[in-house]
Amino acid sequence: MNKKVLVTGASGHLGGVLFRSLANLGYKNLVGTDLKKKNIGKNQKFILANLKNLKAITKMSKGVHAIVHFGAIPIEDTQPNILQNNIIGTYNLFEAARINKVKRIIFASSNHAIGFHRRTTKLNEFSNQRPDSHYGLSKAFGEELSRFYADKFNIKSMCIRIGSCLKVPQDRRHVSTWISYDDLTQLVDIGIKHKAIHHVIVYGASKNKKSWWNNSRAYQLGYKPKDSSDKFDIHLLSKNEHKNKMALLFQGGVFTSANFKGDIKNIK
Ligand code: 15L
Repeated sequence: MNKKVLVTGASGHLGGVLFRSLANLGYKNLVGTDLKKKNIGKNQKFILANLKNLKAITKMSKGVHAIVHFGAIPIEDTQPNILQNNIIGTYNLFEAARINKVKRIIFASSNHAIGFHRRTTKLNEFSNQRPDSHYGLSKAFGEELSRFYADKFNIKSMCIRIGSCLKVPQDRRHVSTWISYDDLTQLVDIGIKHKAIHHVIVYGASKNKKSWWNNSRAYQLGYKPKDSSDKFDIHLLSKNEHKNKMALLFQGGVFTSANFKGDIKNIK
């Protein structure tokens, strides 16, 4: 791919992984951006910018074909922090994309956009959002924002409801939610290149037998996960989560039980 692709959150965990792995896949014109410059190679193009600054990101996204949007607070935080960084930051990014006629955005959504679904419920691309945290709510907002920009302004988008993207699964929950770095890279690559995408929601999961998600939409688009959590011995994984009975009921795990003041039996 010779067209310019911008990766936000390039100094962060997954943005950083993708900034490197897309280059290895043959993306020749990658530009990374983040609030701080961290773990960026000498030959990698990088721009310091804050997503809260619409002017700066409008300048930065000139001539860009696609944006891989991973720049956000990646865990639960205070409501004002999530509002400013994740919600306003993402809104600004889409506005900059509209102004500059960017063709596509790959949005790093999260399983926490659907975290209050019970583990006994199998979800698919049409399942209702059910955010489990301010963080998850910001991801649910991003999914709807991208649908709006696709329908209204024809900016194509893929939202990846990422499960647990780590080198290896570390907790029993990850047996259902894990995705390898390579499989995530494959999904992002499909999101950038697939011609039939208008707005699509897929699950960021490897081929896990114990998955809670029907990912057939991703498979239709050509996703062929190479990895699976099945090969990891679950008895070797930490049993931390088992100390928290509420977390065990819901897909979002401990994100659901943190600061919980509700009534579990009403969340069906
Ligand atoms: C996420 O969205 C977070 O960014 C990550 O830190 C993990 O908590 C992951 O979800 C998960 O649910 O395992």
